[in-house]
Amino acid sequence: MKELLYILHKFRDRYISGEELASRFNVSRTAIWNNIDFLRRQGYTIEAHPNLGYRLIDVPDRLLPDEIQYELETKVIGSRVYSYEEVGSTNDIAWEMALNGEPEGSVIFAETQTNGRGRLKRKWFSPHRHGLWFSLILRPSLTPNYAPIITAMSAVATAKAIVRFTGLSVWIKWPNDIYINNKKAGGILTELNTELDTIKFVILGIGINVNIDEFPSGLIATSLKIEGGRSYSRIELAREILRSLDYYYGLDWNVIIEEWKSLSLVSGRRVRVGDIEGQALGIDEYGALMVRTDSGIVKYITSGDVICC
Ligand code: BT5
Repeated sequence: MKELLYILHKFRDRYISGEELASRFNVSRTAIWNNIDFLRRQGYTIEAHPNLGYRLIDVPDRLLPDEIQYELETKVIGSRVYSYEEVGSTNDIAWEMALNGEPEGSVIFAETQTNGRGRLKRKWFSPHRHGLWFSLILRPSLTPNYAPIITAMSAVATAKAIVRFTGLSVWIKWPNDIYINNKKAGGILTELNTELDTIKFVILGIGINVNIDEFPSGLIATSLKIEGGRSYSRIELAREILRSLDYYYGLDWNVIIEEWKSLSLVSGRRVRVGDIEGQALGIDEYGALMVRTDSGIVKYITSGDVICC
């Protein structure tokens, strides 16, 4: 019962009597008790005092949809939230749901992924309850050549949210990496379903290393916990990122391009992408990376891995 949970949140650190709750929701006190019991079984710590009533003490470290939506107040992103304990890849779940008509803004979280992936089917390490692994469904009225700007928009939104939430210095490495302290702390996987020359839907998969202490050998990566020296609430961070995505989605591309520039690890630097080498200038309105080669020609790159020289 979402409403009961939200009232407990509102009265957090105070008691609210079973009688008051029962009359608020026009149900019996036994019904209230049953719902409290259900919340407790989900991991909530709720104190019950014989005279004073109930009091919410602690929220479980689980990506429960009702909890994520508490005071979310977004227009589009997170209008529906789904959460799974274990999936292959949240992008696959979101893709299936989008094919079946799931509306724009729905978000799918998983506590762990057994087949999390990056671009080109690279493996994405997604340990249980230590990160945010989620996908959202977008249905923008754009042509497919705008896909990189959607990735850029979500990288800006995610980076800004992490900065606000942790105070850490966060950078974007074109096209889809979230970097802290020169190491990868997150990544974005943008997948498109297109028809003729229109986008039917976009699945935006976002992975953030939140409370990971150690990575498998060979993986040079970092987490918010490693960099911040403390654990972070994944639920609060998830809300912050969804709010940020809601804000940036639909903003003028020029605003995104400017913000991207100020967060970009590569702007102004010498880079190599495939066989193109030169100075990274920024991104254009489609999200393509502009690189000025030594012969003075500006190349527009729409995909690839950037190596800073
Ligand atoms: C990415 O690909 O960075 C996109 C990652 C997107 C993951 C999310 S999680 C939710 C959603 N569901 C999915 O199945 N995926 C999305 P790419 O730029 O190709 O980078 C992949 C490379 O990053 C791998 O080859 C590893 O070297 C490295 N890597 C793997 N797991 C990592 C992790 N947890 N943190 C940092 N680096 C990692």
